[in-house]
Amino acid sequence: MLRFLTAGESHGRTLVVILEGLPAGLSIDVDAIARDLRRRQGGYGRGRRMAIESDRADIVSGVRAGETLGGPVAMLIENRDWPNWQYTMRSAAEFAAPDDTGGARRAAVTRPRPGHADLAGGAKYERDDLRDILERASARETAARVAAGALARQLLAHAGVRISSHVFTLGSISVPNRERIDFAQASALLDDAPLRCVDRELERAMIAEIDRAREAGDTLGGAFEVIVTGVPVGLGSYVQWDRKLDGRLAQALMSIPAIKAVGIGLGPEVASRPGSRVHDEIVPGDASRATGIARPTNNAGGLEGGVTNGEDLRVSVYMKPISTLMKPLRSVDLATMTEAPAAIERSDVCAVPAAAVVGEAMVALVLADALLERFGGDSVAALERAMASADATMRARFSRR
Ligand code: EPS
Repeated sequence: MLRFLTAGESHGRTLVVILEGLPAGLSIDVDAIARDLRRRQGGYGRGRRMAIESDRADIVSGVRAGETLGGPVAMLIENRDWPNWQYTMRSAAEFAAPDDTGGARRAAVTRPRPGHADLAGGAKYERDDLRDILERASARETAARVAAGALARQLLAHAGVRISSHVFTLGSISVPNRERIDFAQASALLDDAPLRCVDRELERAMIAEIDRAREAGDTLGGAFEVIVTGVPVGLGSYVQWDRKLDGRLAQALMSIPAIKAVGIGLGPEVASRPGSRVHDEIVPGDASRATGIARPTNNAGGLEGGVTNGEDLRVSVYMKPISTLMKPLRSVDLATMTEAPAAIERSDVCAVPAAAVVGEAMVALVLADALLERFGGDSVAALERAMASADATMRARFSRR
């Protein structure tokens, strides 16, 4: 129902995103897009690139007088670093590269970084300059996803759905009892919180760990959780493998660069607990819920059978350390096939808080897709009618007999 494609290289002229499937009549809040883009640029441990960029999405189609038309929405995010890369990244039009083309004259990248797409990508696409690989494999692309995700969020707001995130692990430091952190705590985090961690003391220790990694020429990974509240019952389905919402969320989140694992609810911990300490009991609830049913715990993270059950959706996401190390690991220079240290590119020491914002965007895109699948709607008004009718039907079904 809702799909998107991105284009663009890290140091190219611009990023492009096309989002198709938004219903007509959605009021677009451009400040909210800018806010998400700004949040993604932040976080302690980012490199010098973020001081150059100031991401802004320029909507070039699909929106008229502030409202969607039902057609594809296209947005551009300019790379402000582009003038410094104009020569290196010149396209067909500038192929002759006149002497006055801006930016440094950079040598080819021939020493693949362990963990990056450099080696496998160079072999697959038969490119000698690994810049041809790293430019598109770069996490810069996630800015385009965040712009698309911001629109998905605006649609979800019509269903009362709100999305937040928090970082619970950074390197060797973890916030204990992650399951006790709720939506209110995550959403109370300030936009400029250094690491999006709800525990200020642990956050200071995490910052010190990042400083130590930077001094050692090393990098750090971590983990974050996306928490979604106000999720309607019945998004996703168990009837076919590719309709299960947990599978769709995992795919979307694993596609974020450097993400190596995704958990739903308790996540990997379910493997080591007995069923009585995993499954969430079902008890009579109050009329504030469409089903009139409550769950004292939410270990399932809002999903049972690949279908949302109305509890908060909780997805944990695990990120490996950035693969560009200032104290490089061993590699091979592919130009000479001799051992050499891996290439060093300007990079971040840690980007877990930024990844959390990207995670929110990917969850928003998956949920907006599932919302449209369940309730349809060529227009926002039609979507709202369908949601109201489904809510009334559900309340009638679960009312006391
Ligand atoms: C990235 C390397 C760094 C990061 C970049 C991702 O960029 P640069 O090589 O230009 O310093 O800053 O992330 C972004 C540009 C961004 O917008 O998130 C990489 O190699 O993946």
